[in-house]
Amino acid sequence: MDRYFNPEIETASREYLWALQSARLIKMVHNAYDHVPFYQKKFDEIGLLPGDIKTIDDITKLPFTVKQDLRDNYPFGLFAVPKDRLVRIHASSGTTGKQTVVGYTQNDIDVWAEGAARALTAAGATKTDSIHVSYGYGLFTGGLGLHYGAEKMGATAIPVSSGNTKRQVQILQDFGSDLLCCTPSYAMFIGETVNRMGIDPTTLPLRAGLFGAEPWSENMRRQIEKSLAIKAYDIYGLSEIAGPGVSYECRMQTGLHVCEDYFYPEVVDPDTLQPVPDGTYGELVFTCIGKEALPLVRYRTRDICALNHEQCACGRTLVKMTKPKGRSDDMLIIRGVNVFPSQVEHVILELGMEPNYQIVVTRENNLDIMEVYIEMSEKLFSDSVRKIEETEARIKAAMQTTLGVSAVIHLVEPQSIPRSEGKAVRVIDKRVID
Ligand code: DLL
Repeated sequence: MDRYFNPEIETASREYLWALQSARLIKMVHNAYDHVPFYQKKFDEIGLLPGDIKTIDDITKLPFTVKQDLRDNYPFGLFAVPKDRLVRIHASSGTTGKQTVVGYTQNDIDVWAEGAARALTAAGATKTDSIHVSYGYGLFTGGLGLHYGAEKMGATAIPVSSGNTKRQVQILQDFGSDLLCCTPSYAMFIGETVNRMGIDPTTLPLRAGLFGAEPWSENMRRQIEKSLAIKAYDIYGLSEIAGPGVSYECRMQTGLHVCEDYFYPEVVDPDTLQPVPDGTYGELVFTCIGKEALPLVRYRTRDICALNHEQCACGRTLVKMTKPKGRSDDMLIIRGVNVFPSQVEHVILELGMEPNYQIVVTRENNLDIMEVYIEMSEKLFSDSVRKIEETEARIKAAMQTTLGVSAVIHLVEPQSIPRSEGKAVRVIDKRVID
């Protein structure tokens, strides 16, 4: 039998979950209406009163929330609690440096840690295990999310954060880490480094990993499992809802169980915004029914997936979502970092260049490579090679600072980037995620 962190919830009857979700939705709708002017206005506009929401089935009466709403209310405008109740802030990258800011009360941190603890337990972690966390620590939710999850379940968190790969391997070896948490692309790189260092992965105590924050294929899963001699699990989340642990894979690996007692999922047709039946792909939408500081109502994630309410062979009754197969907007995820083409454009324009550019993303040795081709002005083109190289270096440094990820910059001849008669093709994503 599978092990659960919270068997009462993870294997609860659908009737019990329905009642719990209904009670929590009613409470959160009042919280949102009473404490967030944005929601009060939205509800008033469609003539909806909090009292109109009586069960979870009424959720479709509620309006949607989108990322732009968070930006428009930057940084704290959608928070439902006063500052003295906040215990943590995180943020995820956004256009023109404006981030999406999220806040947590102590209870919200506990909810999030519970999700991460469920994910770790589903991947086989126990209290005696050491959890090596190589997600970045900081405003990004990856590092601290898994860290608190590990502590919540009583395991030992090893907060390595990302970077310095040889040292990561040394720590895996010396500390005898049992589980590894990082992006799948970084797991590939760690695996390669293990092999390059002449270490037989079967000699490492490591037995499983929780990988997420970016899309990854079954093919990549097999490569990671082989190079590190472990079992690889998927973990999903987004800062706006909590962070990692919104959903997670069990040993069956037939989808990711959603912590639907806190984060109620729907899948809607991205064009009509009508809910679609189980098994049909559409846009994933979450309502934070168990959170206090940022009670988002029907938040459109832009992630494309399908739901499955059939009971899983692992014994969990929590609904499963398929691995997200892409996004309905243009956000790129480069080595786990969210990058919007508009941010790239912002940097280019700031440096006085023309907005004639193209982003090409490829994957080499399982690491994302972002190349930016930018047209030079006639003036720069006629300058010395040294001047051109200096400009390239300046753009590269500015990209790194603004995007938090490195890019290869190619300054190209004037008029060499194809013009489009319709929407400009800014991004060529050559990565294959099957
Ligand atoms: O990436 C939280 C996270 C950290 C999840 C560590 C898992 C592990 P954000 O930076 O806000 O939060 O980015 C959220 O990343 O909407 C998806 O598009 C994508 N994403 C996250 N997990 C997965 C996954 C974190 N397992 C955005 N598969 C989401 C595919 C994922 N895409």
